[in-house]
Amino acid sequence: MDTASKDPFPWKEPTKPVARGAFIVVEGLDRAGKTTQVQKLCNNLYADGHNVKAIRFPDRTSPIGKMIDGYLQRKTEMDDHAIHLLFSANRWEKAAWIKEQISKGYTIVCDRYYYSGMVYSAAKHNPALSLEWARTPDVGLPRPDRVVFLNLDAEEAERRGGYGQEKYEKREMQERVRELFLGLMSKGEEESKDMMLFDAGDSAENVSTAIWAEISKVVGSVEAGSWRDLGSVGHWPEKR
Ligand code: NYM
Ligand code: MG
Repeated sequence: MDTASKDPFPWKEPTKPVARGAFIVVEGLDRAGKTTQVQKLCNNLYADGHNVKAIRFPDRTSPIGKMIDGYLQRKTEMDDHAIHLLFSANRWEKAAWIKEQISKGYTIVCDRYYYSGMVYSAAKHNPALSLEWARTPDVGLPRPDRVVFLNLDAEEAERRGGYGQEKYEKREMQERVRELFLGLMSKGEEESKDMMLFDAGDSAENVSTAIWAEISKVVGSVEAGSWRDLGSVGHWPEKR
């Protein structure tokens, strides 16, 4: 018997030539509705004739991912920098695969990426772990074509069934995380160009409709070859 989980989106031959797939990231606080929106977006893309794969970070299945899982579940303790670098390594171990899928014509929809990496670590207020420091190990990773930021205040997130037991799932931490996410959007660097804010306080259906209106255009342009080439995360300019 085939016990391996079946690919929910098996390859379908595209009707038009596809220059490449798109790289779409969905970001937000815990309980912002990322899992639901990734699912809906993938379903919409696939129904519209695009090839798609959903992934998430942290990917808890790899050896590095298992170390991260142990930390998040409070089974192990780690230095703030060490766990930060493991989160980054967990993305690097998937980077070549992401590029390969995109070049084959799959659109990748990714639940969390280095934006979470930066802001969750920087939200710890460790004076030796700035936002700039946190970003550095991710420089060079594939750069998303668009980042959907699901904006929700921490109080509303908490009302949605409450936070769980994992590390970081505390109101004060989530409030700092949200401020840092919003800060990235107004900083004027590449994150401000890539990230787009959606009001996650609305119904799941309305949020999904708003996301679709934007992302269907992006994926269409990418596949048609009228978007930029797949980029890589660049350095922030040195502060003077
Ligand atoms: N997280 C996630 C980080 O601290 N750094 C990262 O680089 C990433 C990708 O892991 N509270 C945090 C945010 C979440 C936690 O993620 C687990 P999820 O999506 O709840 O499994
Ligand atoms: Mg979580």
